[in-house]
Amino acid sequence: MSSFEIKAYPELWQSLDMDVERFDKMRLMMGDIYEKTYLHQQNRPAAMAYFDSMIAEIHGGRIKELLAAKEEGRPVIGTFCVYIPEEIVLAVGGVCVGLCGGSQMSVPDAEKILPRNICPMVKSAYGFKAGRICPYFQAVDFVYGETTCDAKKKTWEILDRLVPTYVMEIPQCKNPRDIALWLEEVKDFKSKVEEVAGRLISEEDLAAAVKTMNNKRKALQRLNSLRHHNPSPISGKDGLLIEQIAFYDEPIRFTEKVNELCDELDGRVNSAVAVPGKNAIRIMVAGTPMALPNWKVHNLVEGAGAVIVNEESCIGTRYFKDLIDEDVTGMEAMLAALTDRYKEIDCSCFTPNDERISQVIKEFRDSRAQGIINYSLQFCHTYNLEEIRIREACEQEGIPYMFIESDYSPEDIGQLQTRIEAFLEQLEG
Ligand code: BJ8
Repeated sequence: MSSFEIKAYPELWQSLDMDVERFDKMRLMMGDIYEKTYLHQQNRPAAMAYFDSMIAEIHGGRIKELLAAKEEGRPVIGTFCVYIPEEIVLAVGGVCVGLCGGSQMSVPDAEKILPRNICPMVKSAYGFKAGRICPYFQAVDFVYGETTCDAKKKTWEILDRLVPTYVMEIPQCKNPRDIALWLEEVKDFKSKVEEVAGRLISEEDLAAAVKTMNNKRKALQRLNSLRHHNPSPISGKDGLLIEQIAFYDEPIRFTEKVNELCDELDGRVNSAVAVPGKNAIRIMVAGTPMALPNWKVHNLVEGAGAVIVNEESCIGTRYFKDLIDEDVTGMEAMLAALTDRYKEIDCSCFTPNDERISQVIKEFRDSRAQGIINYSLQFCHTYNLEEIRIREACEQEGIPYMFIESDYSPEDIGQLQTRIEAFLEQLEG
């Protein structure tokens, strides 16, 4: 009998027109997986209790907060990519929720209509809506997708049949004319958000939202720096969990809780408390985002006694490494400064993307890792192809390197475990 439980809210789910019976089974399965993955870890920081509670309330407590916001006329907007500027949603008093799918459970719903040979993240996200098995998807006023990859941009056309879906054009290059287009797209997003909220965003609103998001990103930067201590005071699984929760928690509360955790970790660093152990091999993960509840690689690596100390990923450093200039005034200049920050995100959908190659090497050095695991979801062409350049850069720098291409199914776990253990043995040397 599981002692951890993700709380059930059947009446709430019914009111959101969900497939309650099926969703309840998924809730029990996810609770079970969470307990096995997270609650059996040794030496966990006490401040992780808050993040455990966020998982326990993931399908109820936080949903009630979203619905309360809607009742007050504040829009709730779902997104799938870190290129959609959350500051604009916050500036209007709204709530921004990252909807990326990280579960195998919703993939069969998507495969009833979408091709099988596309990225599992896109299928999982679409399947959550098609199967009515995600309360966040059911609660949002609309979703805002983007044109980062082909699988996503064509899926938005189909998703629009189920929930109003708007699309931000993200250019594929970063020349001045591309940035000019991007700024116009950001302005369109602002207009859409203002239209739904029924009010305009003032400079003061936007400045406050920028500050809130900068503070959140600074807290995540602080946590990441603490993970770079040797030995690391927190597991990579917990680090990843916090980065995943960042996409649906209330930002001010989340920032406070991350900073509380960091205070505790400061103490652990001073007394050299190590998770999982003082001599654990240190691994950095790079690549495609690992959306909740994708803990597959972290579970295998840390199950083999190593520790993950950095995620070069959108659910990781790409989300928080850059801040927006807070000293800019005037709406036009503020939106340009915001666009400027977002263009620093080095997603593999851009060409050329030399910045990412250097960033991966930089993060490897900063995190004092001993090896890199480059991770790509199946059928993600841009990350799969960029693997070539990351591998070459690692060879050039003498960095031990391993590439994993995987999906959300458990079928390759045995094979991955063998490969990961062999890689760690090589590092132990
Ligand atoms: S900025 S990484 S969050 S697009 S893994 S769906 S790219 S086929 S998630 Fe991403 Fe924005 Fe880029 Fe980050 Fe397509 Fe690849 Fe799937 Fe992907």
